[in-house]
Amino acid sequence: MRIDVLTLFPEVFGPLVRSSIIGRAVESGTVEIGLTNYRDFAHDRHRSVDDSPFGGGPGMVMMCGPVFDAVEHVCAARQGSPTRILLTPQGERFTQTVARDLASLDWLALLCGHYEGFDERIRIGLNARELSVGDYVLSGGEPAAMVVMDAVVRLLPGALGHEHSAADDSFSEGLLEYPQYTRPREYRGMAVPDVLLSGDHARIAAWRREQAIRRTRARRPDLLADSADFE
Ligand code: JEW
Repeated sequence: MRIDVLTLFPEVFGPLVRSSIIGRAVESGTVEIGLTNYRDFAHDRHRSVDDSPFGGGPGMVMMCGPVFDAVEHVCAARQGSPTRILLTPQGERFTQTVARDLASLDWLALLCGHYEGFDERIRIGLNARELSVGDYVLSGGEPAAMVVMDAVVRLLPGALGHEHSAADDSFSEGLLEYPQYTRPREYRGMAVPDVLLSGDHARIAAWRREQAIRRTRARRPDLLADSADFE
């Protein structure tokens, strides 16, 4: 997969792209990441990328010109057209289902905004899918793009290494994770549950499933709502 990120702050993606799962996926050629700065496509000598809103009101709006030109540059460089994704608070909610859907594509362009958002003609003209990572207002799309990138890249075949499968994670089955423990067997008076030390794999699996269901019911009953399997 290739992911192009369009942003006014490409430098904030450097550490992420070099770290952990995403870094490994880049190293192994599982994903290729391109960073493009809208500022490089500004039209005036002040390198403007934003302007005040027609109709008045506070703040500034991302202009069409630099955004369209940056997207066209990304397309022209590879003679193709990525799936365009606009990160906004008005978008469709980004979930594990959407992450799986995006992981099946071979080229994504993640567009990060700033100021009070994008000129409406950007969302229309680019035929972009609009995604929101949650119901809170960020000051720009970069943290949202990082969330999408991380969730999608770890689903790509080869990204996690064979010791671990994304299929085992929370949400893949509609349940939260069961409690995990590692050494020591007792820490500050808190013991690891006996069942996990029993060596009885069937009992351990049953306990984990029971814990996952109980925890989901207590913390996220909304996740159980669509699924009758956990009654
Ligand atoms: C998010 C991109 C760009 C995504 C999620 N839009 C907007 C807006 C902003 C401030 C005031 C008014 C409107 C900030 N902002 C963004 C916010 C994505 C941009 C500008 C974003 N939350 N926030 N899920």
